[in-house]
Amino acid sequence: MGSTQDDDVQLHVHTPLIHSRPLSVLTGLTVNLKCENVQPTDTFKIRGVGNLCKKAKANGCKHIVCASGGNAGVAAAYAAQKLGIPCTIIIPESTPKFTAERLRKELGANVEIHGQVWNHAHERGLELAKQPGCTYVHPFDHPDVWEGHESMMVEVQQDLKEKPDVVITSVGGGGLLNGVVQGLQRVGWNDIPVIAMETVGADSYNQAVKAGHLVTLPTISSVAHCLGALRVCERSFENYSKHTIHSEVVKDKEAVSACLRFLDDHRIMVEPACGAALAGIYSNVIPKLQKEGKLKADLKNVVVIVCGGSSISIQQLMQWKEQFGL
Ligand code: PLV
Repeated sequence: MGSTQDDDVQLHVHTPLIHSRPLSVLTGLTVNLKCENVQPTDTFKIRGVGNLCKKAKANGCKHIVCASGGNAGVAAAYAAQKLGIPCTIIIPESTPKFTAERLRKELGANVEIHGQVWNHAHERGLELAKQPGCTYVHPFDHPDVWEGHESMMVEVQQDLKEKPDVVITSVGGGGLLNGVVQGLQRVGWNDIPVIAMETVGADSYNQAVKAGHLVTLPTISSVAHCLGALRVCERSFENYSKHTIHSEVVKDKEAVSACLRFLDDHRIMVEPACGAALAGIYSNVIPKLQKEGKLKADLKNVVVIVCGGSSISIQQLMQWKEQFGL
């Protein structure tokens, strides 16, 4: 079964890769930003989730179900709307109310709030998706999601022309990381290291690579809710031994500080989930890794994946600013 008509539906856009003057001056490096925040759904998520939804429709899907920290849900609801399929999005209590409103009002989704963290919403989503004609859209653990995210690095290669020395990205459940690694391999940049950033309290990848096996966190205590998968997917763990990945963790304060500084530097507002990746620059992770001999000393070109995020507001940022004494 297939639907040629839906192949023409464009869900994600080719995002700009911009040279950041402020971050380049700050670091003495050439820092390029892959601006996924300008996707129609405010995050990279639409690439992978859109790919999965299109394939699901071609295979006869009649209802999309997605459990999400927020952003994958926005992407699934947007894709469902564009493809003309009803959808149900399950979000945990930690997702802001305005995200639920946006899903309902702007994207016409049915919204259910279930459990405290994403994993609880996920269990509910799997249950709901057992009904005939339903497809469960996993926000990070599915080959179609990784394949969709690959396109990010294909665009970077088209726009950057030269090879970067390192790519910085954040890690939640690991779908983004898998897409970045697959994308690097697809364009022949197999030797480019990736810095995988998380926050303390949502550091399921760092704990897994340190332990040498997958680890399930007891809870999520970070404000970066969208990095809040209790356990990363197996493929991300496997990729650690197949590709050069440096797993790094920053405090919530550093992720929020990065959001605030980025707002001043670029007039772009992002979630702490993205602040974690930006903290790779603002919290001097590159010089630290160079000192440890993990990155080459003459490194020059850096690509930061500005993954974005729509579950953020000025009010929330100001509240965290005060909370963390910034
Ligand atoms: N967010 C997922 C999982 O949440 C979601 O449901 O929206 N940056 C942003 C802005 C994100 O929203 C996410 C994932 C990530 C980074 C991490 O991506 P991942 O999960 O593919 O590693 C619990």
